Amino acid sequence: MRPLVIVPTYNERDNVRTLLRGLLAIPALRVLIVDDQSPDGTGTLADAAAAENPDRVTVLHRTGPRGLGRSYIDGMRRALNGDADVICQMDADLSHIPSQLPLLIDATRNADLVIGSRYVAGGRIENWPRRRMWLSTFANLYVRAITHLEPRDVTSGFRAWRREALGRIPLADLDVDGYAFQVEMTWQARQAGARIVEVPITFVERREGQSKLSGGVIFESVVLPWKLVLARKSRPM
Ligand SMILES: Nc1nc2c(ncn2[C@@H]2O[C@H](COP(=O)(O)OP(=O)(O)OP(=O)(O)O)[C@@H](O)[C@H]2O)c(=O)[nH]1
Ligand SMILES: [Mg+2]
Repeated sequence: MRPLVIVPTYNERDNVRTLLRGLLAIPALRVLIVDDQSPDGTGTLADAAAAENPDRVTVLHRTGPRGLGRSYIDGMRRALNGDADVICQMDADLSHIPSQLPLLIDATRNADLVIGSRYVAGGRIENWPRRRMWLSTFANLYVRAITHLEPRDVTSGFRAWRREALGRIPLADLDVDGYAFQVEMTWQARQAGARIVEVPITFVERREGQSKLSGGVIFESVVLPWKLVLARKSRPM
């Protein structure tokens, strides 16, 4: 396989080196960092890693309005222009454990989209305050109740796609960020007939740097499921 992982970064100076060390230990894996001009110099650290590992690390420096969704879309377009056959997504803050990525990549042998899941048997969360736990559990129940999506962890950002399946997602039409981005990608995958499976992961609360979770991101996730189902109902058959 020719796996590639896309990692969006914004102010992850204290995490990016450890992350890259973990990822480069995975044979044949290539890494695409998508940095949004992090004021803390994350992009410069990533450039240094790319200079040391030119065959394996690439950095995409975005300009213009920043955003997780926008960064993934740019990164995915770039990946689809290359020769990777498995395209993965993960956070830079070490919440997703690099050594678990091969489990996701392997599972694409029998699936189009593999979701690293906190909420299937064997999945775990370490060091989350009760409030975060509650929010995430509620978000998943809420989204699944409205959309009838099957995966237990529709907001997870730790994923692996078969290239062909990702290529069928209308990336140009997406305009969502944060958790809503993950939800809409899952929805679009199902609309495209993708086989979706979950594999259990251990999610670890970030130790360094700051969360970018904002009120706006949460509001967007509250509205999005309705948008998706209503858009489907109003489409002519
Ligand atoms: N390129 C880019 N990356 C972003 C942006 N916002 C967040 N990220 C990255 O997206 C990933 C997830 O962001 P986090 O802030 O960890 O969000 P979260 O995981 O929902 O929140 P915590 O659980 O509190 O960490 C991290 O790798 C961030 O650096 C952005 O605007 N641009
Ligand atoms: Mg995080």
